[in-house]
Amino acid sequence: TNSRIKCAALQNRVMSADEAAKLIPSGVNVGMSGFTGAGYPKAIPLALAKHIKSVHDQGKPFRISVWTGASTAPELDGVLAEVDGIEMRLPYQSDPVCRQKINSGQMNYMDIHLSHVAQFAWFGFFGKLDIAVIEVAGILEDGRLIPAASVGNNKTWIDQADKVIIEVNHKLSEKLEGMHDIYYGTALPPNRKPIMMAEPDQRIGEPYLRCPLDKIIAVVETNETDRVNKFTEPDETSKRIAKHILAFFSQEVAAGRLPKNLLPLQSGVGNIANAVMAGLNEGEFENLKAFTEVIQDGMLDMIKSGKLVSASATALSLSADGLKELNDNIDFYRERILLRTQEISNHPEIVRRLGIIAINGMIEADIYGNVNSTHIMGSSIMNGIGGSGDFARNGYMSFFVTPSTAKDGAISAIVPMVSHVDHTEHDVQIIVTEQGLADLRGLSPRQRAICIIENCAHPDYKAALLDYFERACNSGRGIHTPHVLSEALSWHDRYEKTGHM
Ligand code: 0RQ
Repeated sequence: TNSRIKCAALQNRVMSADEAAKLIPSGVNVGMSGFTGAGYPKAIPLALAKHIKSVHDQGKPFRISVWTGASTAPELDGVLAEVDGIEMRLPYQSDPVCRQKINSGQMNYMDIHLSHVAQFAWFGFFGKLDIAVIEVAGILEDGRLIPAASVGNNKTWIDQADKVIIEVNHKLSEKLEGMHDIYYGTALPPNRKPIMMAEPDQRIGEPYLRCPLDKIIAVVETNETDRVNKFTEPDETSKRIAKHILAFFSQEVAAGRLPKNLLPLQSGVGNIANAVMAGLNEGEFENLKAFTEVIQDGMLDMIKSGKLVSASATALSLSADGLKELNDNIDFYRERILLRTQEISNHPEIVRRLGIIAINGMIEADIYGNVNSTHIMGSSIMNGIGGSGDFARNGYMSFFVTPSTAKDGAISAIVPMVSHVDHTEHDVQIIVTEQGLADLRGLSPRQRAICIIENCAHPDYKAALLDYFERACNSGRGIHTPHVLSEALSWHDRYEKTGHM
């Protein structure tokens, strides 16, 4: 018997990754586990990519569609993209090879709000899900699954797929058992009921994934670590952004608009998000809670120090040091970390009810506060919208943060008009750069423009933005949201022609 595969009925379905990969035919929709580099299958996608390449080498077509929780790793997205094995990818990726294939038109990509994915699959909006490939930490006697370091859409993939392939990863701590909260109460309209969660750390589900045994066609054993994330020590720019946000929190507490321990925090991915958590860890606020998608090192540090009482998320996304800290003290962290399905971690109903403070990164904002989170120069995808929209629209307060310039100052992150819109001005309340913080609550578009330019634009671009705004105001056209149409995207155009905005 195998310590991780306790279910006797599954023992004879254990096979190699190569054998399991051959059970995935061309043309199918495959739901894979994985969220921000955690909990993705590690052996089957590699074996499948090898298989696809050999079929291609014989001059025959072979492609599958890949649905996940969010981003995975080079061993999944990278290898399958490399062999042109992906027809359609959804809902979020951050892989360099994937990105290149998408931007050169060789791969379709559907970028959707992460809270929408499970329900759209249930509605049948994406077509039929054929196969699920799910990483787990173990299988119980009765076949229930101990989830890995992310939950993502695994519940939905298992429920919706005709066939399920399981990867059991021996590298994962067996003590992950009990950290997860899988909610089986979602129904489809018109039969939906309220989700009875009133606290961010409230358990509403069960610690295991259910899976009918007859669906499981293969079990593959692995022994690999998750993608290792690298976080840089917060630089001067991130520290200044964090400082502005902390000062703003103090002001809001003093004004009675936030309780002393704030409201549950959501924080996006990347270094700036991590720096804001580092700032909070040194700041005055105590007894904080997080209701977020991803737990990065910054939040782990806050749990360790006691500043953060609990964190609810759908995935862990840690550095090598972070992972070691978690595993060494997992009994401590299991009491304080809760991993949910992403339909619940990002649920608009809960985000609104709990009053989440949403802090997300962006690529650029325009002078009216429309935000582009996903596209470089209007047409090339970077990553995807991820959960930023789930939290930004429905949260209590919605922050978007960025350095005021990119590419050594050649690009202004504040532009006359964004080259792509992910978050409209209606969903964006507070913009922060290292220059300062623009509080847009209660302002009209012309007031917002002044506030953003004065507080957030880099000094090198301030005069040009003010000049644009003034000429737009005096253009003789409607001036509710003033624009000079022929110039609105001229900054991007100039960058492409001259290398400088
Ligand atoms: O590119 O590395 O080639 O130089 O964009 O920029 O400054 O490192 O910022 O890592 O915080 O990412 C919006 C992409 C910001 C991220 C985004 C270039 C810049 C660099 C990255 P290089 P930084 P970050 C929860 C929430 C959407 C999903 C989300 C993101 C690269 O935050 O994906 O919020 N958000 N999810 O040089 C041209 C500009 C630019 C620019 C930056 N204005 N023009 N290039 N760059 N600004 C998590 C999930 O949902 C999973």
